[in-house]
Amino acid sequence: MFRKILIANRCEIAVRVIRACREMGIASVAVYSDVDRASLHVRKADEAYHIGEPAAAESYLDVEKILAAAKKSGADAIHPGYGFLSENAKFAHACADRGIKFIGPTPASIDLMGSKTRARQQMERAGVPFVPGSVRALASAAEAEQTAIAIGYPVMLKAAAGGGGKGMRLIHRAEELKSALEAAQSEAQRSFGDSEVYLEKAILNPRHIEMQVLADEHGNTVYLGERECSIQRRHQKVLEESPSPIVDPEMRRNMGEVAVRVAQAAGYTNAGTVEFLVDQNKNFYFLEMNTRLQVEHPVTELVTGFDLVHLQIKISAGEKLPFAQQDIQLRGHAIECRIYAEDPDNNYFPSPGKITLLLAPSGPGIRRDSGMYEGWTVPLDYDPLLAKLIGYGEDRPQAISRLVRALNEYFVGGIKTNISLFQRILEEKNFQAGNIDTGYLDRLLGSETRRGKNEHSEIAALAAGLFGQLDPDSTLGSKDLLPPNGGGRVEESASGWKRAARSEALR
Ligand code: MV4
Repeated sequence: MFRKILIANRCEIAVRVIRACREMGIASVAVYSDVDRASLHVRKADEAYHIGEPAAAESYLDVEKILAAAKKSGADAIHPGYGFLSENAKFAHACADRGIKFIGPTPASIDLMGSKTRARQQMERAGVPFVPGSVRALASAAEAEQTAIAIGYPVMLKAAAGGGGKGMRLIHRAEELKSALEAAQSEAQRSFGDSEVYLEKAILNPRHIEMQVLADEHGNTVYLGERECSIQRRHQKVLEESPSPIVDPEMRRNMGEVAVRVAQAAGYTNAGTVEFLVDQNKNFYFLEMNTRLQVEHPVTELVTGFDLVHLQIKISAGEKLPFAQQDIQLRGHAIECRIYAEDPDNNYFPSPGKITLLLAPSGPGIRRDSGMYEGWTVPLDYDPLLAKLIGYGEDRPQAISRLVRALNEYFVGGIKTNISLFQRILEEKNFQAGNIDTGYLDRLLGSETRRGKNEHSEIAALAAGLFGQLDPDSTLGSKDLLPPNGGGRVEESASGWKRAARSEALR
């Protein structure tokens, strides 16, 4: 077993991994940027190393700095968490070169799943159902047109190097295809340094359901049930649950067995997630595989009773899976709410700042994975996820009522959070009936705007965003548009985050 693990991440997920290390008697090493000196993960780890400036490229994404900290600390393994370097094959490779175990799959598996077209080719060979469409780069407009006719409109153009919704285009008619193809190729080149795009049949109002898998380094692979992740906004998940309200035992077995086949076809080891799109007739199609521990892993931990981080560490240390598929039993229902530092009354713009008061919920069936504490200042430089609140119950109604109760107990003072959004979702009748798809949240939030609530502030926010976007250096600079902060000016660094949020809102 490892003696010391470096966690190449921050806040909530770093704390999660540090806890597992502590439970297993393994020393933990934190890394932190300038703005994270006082972050919770630094306080909770056994040791901590400063790795640079706030910009992720200068700290949490800097392979050499992370490896230097690993060497200095004497860590024998690195857990990458999610985001940052977690799906970077070069990093996984560099770890191996220095004799440090990367807690995750091999660089080859990461690379395979990083190319959506290569992954589709591999899944075609393995007999995995994937969304109909091309499995290779589109070479010409003529080829795109033929493929689109063969699969039938509407179709979707996607970047081979994309994923998570980036660089996607929906096309309804043949006339739109040629110009969309050119635009998608140049956008893919700009965003990913790779212009390769391919076509898929568009599944309208799909559900997004994913299957957790675990594979050891001795050829054993199991599935741990699904997570329903349809409730999302701008490709950002907001609430996830397990089991999915529409998956019955037979569908779960079919999906699980396909997910295991996906993992095996990729030579996969460690924890991974196979994403599916599910159409209105409950047909499911392989979409992509996430080669990391995911934000929403706690819902699977609650319904399986397993600790996924413990298992990741054991698998990486060469141990066999301690159970077989038939030993895995799902029990109860778990729902996760992602608590973000964002303002529900202002189009969910990021809302950084100092947490002046924190009243945290607990009690029966409540788990809270948090990276915040009272007195901490939420920095502007990273994802604004503050905490995850997970409710567990013997069934879905009990999980919901426990969460509603816990959300009522939650008070975060000094910054805005999206806590009120979850009260609305959890008490909404379509959610309660399990009628959710990937359009659910847009419909819920859109209907509110149509009713007129916040109409003026929304228009003002849009106008401000538009001005800031059109001419960020004008005398009416973006910081002039910000509300006064404690009577004073917002620091210059604040404007970058807010401007990015505005431009995101204008997409
Ligand atoms: C799709 C799709 C419909 N048809 N592909 C968005 C995220 C990325 N992982 C894939 N996505 C989609 N791909 C086909 N062929 C609809 C989406 C999609 C979506 C998927 C999962 C979760 C939320 C979503 C929201 C909008 C669109």
